[in-house]
Amino acid sequence: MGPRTFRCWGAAAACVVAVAPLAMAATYVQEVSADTPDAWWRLGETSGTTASDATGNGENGTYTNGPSLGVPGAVAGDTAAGLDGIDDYVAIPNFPYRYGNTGSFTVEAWFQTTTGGVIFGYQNTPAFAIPGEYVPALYVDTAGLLRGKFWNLPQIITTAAVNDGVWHHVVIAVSGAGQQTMYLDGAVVGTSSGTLDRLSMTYAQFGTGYTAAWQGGNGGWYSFNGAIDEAAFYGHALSSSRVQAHYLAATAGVEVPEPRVLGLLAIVVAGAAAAVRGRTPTGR
Ligand SMILES: [Ca+2]
Ligand SMILES: [Ca+2]
Repeated sequence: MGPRTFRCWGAAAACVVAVAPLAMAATYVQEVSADTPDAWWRLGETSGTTASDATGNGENGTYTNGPSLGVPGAVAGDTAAGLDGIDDYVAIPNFPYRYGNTGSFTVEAWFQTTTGGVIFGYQNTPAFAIPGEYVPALYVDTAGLLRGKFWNLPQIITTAAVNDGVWHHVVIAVSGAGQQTMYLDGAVVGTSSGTLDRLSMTYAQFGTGYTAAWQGGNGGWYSFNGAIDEAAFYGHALSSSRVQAHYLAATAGVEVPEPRVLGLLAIVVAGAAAAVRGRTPTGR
């Protein structure tokens, strides 16, 4: 965020509220937009069943079985979807099936939970049927560890639990050469290589996935209990520096502003106070 020029005609508090949150929220939007996602579900709706695709590509999702909309989100200025851990999910068009067995792609999401569940899953039936082919691609297992895998590359698992109730950023970037890298909060968790195979898995959703015979699952549909936010797919593998940029842009919005920004606000407050005393407007 560069220096900003604005005028302050009234009470100082109004100036502070108007400037800080808007500028920080825009930063995350700018970072994601710079990487041209194929679909981006901000999950910021407060009513209805449509999870709009923010890219303009028309890849809208569907809130299914009553997620709680409008809950606090991972990024300042936009809300998230709360999921009940029973049957709530967000159905999306057929990602990652469309990328085939040699395409590069990336899935991204933010999640918050004190228990666990599947963040993103895909399979050959709609959710809650009994699929013959299924992959809980991204889930917080019953021990609280984060697991990530696109079929059929070796699963990547965190060493520390992530079900601590705070927002986490997760990304899996897949290269067409059969390599996947999982990132947690902007840092690499691990990389694994193998052969990518989409099989016939044309259904996908955020918030639940089938886990029969998968380690750390519940043996069936393992629904996510918590909140999911800012889900996106990209038609290329995000680099580590871009993943980190996304993470940092979002977390900057919930931390104390930089000293430079505080200094600017202090000048505004002083100027506004002077204006009130002198009955004349002032600006910087
Ligand atoms: Ca959001
Ligand atoms: Ca429900």
